Amino acid sequence: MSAQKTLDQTLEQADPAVARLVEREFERQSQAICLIPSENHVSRAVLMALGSVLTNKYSEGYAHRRYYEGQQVVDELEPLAIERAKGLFGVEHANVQPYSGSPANLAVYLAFLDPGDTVMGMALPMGGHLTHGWGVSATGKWFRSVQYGVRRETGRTDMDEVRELARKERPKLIFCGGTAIPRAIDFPAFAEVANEVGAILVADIAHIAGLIAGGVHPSPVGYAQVLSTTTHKTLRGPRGAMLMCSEEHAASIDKAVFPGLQGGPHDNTTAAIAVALGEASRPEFSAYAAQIVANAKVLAEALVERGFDLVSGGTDNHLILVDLTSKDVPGKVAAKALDRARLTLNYNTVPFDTRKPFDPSGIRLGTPAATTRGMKEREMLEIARWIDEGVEAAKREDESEIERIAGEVLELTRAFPIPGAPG
Ligand code: DSN
Repeated sequence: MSAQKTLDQTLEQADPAVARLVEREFERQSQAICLIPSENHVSRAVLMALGSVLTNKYSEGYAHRRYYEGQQVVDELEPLAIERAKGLFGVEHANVQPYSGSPANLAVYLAFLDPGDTVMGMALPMGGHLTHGWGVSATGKWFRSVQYGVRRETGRTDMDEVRELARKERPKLIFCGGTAIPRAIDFPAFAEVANEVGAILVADIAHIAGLIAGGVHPSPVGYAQVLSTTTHKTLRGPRGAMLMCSEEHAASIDKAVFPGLQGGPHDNTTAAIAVALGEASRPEFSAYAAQIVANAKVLAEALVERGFDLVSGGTDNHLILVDLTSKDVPGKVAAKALDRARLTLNYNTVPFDTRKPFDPSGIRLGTPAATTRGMKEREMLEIARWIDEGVEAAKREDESEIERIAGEVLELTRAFPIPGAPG
């Protein structure tokens, strides 16, 4: 076979071992219910853009100011993604080049801080993110970080602590948002604090970007100077990220992403982000976002009825954080048992956790992926029952019960296919 033909074979022909693994992953995702709140099932169109020849291209720089030739297409593609982001979120400027959420946040530090400057964010075990100044992250090592949390009684962000800490420590940058926050973020309240101390407010909307785009969570635009988001969670695009801001900060943000932190953008990802942003601007996406929240509320209520302790007592968004202390089952044991039962979620620390981060007291779950498949309130009630039965089975180490649940979940999934079958 000629070299040309060899290189134009399908994955199945060229590398059956990897093809089989891709097929198996498709089957795994199809035959389980993904409840990880930061995951989703992207459309075939997003997958096709991601798997296109745009992966071959280098395009360091920005449109019409690149360091490589052959940019005729990329110089149309990247502005298209940017314009879609600006339209969808109502911002003056968007940078679609960050490789993912952590590099995006690091670029924000580079844009506004010098090493050793003070940053304030929500502590990781309280629901924040590593890159909001947590100690083991570069952002906690290279900057002086102060961290706020939630109130013990309510499980909600302690805005009094935020205000007091900001007044005392005078951070230059304040992050709001995080990875395990089941309640709406009060952007005006954060903006008031940031304005009082002269800090730049960064809204990390990675988890809730799709809800904001769909109009079911308040927007930080007009309150936060910078919006940072991944593109693959509720927004349902490829793994990637965006930074958005007003014109005032556009040059600093762009310079920080490239050449400050990154080399060439992943143009295939840019194409897929453009596709996802196009999808998210359609009316059906607003209906999807509303259903994510409706599903999460029903699931949360059903879990409470079954005696589960939810951090903050419920949810306003796509995410539910369950404290299993009262059930006497560690989060990791529950998460692993539920995975065997075909319900995929993750173990998670809960605020004021007395257990270790690698063996915490909670589980974190959410509805974006299940809602993409068309699951609604009725299926949420089933899921709550399975979680309840699965956690009890985990406690009793009852593998036959786990198997029974896995069988029922499998049956349900057949009616809710996922997009993107390989081949
Ligand atoms: N890993 C992401 C999440 O699961 O929330 C945050 O970076």
